Amino acid sequence: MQAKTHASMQVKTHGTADTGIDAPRDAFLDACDFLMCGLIAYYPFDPDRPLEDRSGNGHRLTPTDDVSFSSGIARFNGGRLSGASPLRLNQTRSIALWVRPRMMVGGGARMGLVDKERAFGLFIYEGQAPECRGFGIEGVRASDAGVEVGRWTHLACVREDGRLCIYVGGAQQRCQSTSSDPPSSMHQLFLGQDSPDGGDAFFGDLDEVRLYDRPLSAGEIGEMATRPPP
Ligand SMILES: [Ca+2]
Repeated sequence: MQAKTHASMQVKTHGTADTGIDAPRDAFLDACDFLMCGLIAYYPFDPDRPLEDRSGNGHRLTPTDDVSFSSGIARFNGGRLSGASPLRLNQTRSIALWVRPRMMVGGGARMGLVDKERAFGLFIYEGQAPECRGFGIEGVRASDAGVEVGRWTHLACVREDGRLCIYVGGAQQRCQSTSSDPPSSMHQLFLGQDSPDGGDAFFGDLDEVRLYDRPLSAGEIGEMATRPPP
């Protein structure tokens, strides 16, 4: 009788311990390809199915006339790609993509690369400075011009516990701390414009747009940045 009581107490204690939760999560990350782990939406713009979400989660895109596809990349000329299924995307904690602008904007304007009103976003501001926005924080902008006309650059935003960080060319550029939780948004995901009303149009190319429900590590982003579009 004594031994049985002791055993059940042990099980209960073990099951609620914090350390019992962390170990399987780490093992899971080690066991799967980091490019796929926690992937919510993935847009490689494959020539045969350029609007498809290749993460398997069905977040298919709808284009406007001013977006075309060529050789596996999406070419924006003032239009946008919009996502039809917004809810799960609110869990996004990392954005990663390749961008090749065709022009830059001035006069305090900006270009929207990825945006889901307030939940998360990635823009290029005047001065060629990329900025991660949303995620429970106003934004964190790269400290100097990180993007050039006509050249592919890898960009990433990572929302970790207590901070939002921006990566340019695979390297962490700047972080800003926040105490707010990332908000949810009912608005659609837009690629190439500001969500939800449009505007802030992007002129250029995007490829390998990835949204994750976990913070990517610096090592993972560095690795992604070694694989530019062909
Ligand atoms: Ca591609």
